[in-house]
Amino acid sequence: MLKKNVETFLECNKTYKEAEIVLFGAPFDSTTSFRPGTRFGSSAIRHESFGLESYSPYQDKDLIDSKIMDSGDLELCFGNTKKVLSDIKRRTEGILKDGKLPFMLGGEHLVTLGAVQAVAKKYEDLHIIHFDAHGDLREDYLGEKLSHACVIKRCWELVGDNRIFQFGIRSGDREEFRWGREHVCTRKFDFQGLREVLEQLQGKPVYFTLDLDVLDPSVFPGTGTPEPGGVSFDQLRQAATLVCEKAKIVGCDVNELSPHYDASGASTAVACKIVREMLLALDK
Ligand SMILES: [Mn+2]
Repeated sequence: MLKKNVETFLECNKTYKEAEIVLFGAPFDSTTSFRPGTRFGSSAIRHESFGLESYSPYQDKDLIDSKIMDSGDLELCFGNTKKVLSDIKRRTEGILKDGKLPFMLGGEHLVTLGAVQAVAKKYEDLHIIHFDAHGDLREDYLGEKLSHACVIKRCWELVGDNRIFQFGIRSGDREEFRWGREHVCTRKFDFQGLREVLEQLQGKPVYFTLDLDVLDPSVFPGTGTPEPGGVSFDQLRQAATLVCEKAKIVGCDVNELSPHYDASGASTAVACKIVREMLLALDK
């Protein structure tokens, strides 16, 4: 029998009722400070996922067996950041209310704020694990508080001190790093200390936000603010899988793929493979 032509991320074609994890795209890049284009990230990941096997030799698991629905991209109103965030929040709230795990594909990193607003409302004791090249701890960016350069600072306002654990950070202004030392836990350059943090967070609800520019630009040039000196693909794969296996994840996102900056398509392939490994590790 012929099937409807509806595109989903690799094998993530279960019904909403069956699904335990719900993927959705947040194709928004209005506040990007340098090179725009992340609005095409989620659809590129979905489309290019067909170049990838659904089976992972790393984990010996297959997305065919998973209970995941890809619900497509949100329709977001460019130019109205507040409305965009409230639409993302509402979608996340709906998924949480139904007892499912929201997994968002960005978009620029600001989209995380909408999801964290919803998750923090449900889980008082929320902690955040954040992989990124950038601290994203600015009070504002050129006077704008709702910017992807400030997203983790906005999240801190929701969860408070010592709840945010950053890894891979290698860029930010002096004030961000100074402020960060007092309010968040920042591990610079790589994933050292991740196992200890995961042990410390055992049983606590965790939101996991992964900015793909944590990768070195030689691996992942397809992003708006590339930052040399990043981690390798395999370092990220192992760290992201570990977080998804060990932490009590209550929401997560992968963001900042800007596919058109890498004409080879390799950056999109990297994003797809990281998403696949995360989904398989989350599907318990
Ligand atoms: Mn970043």
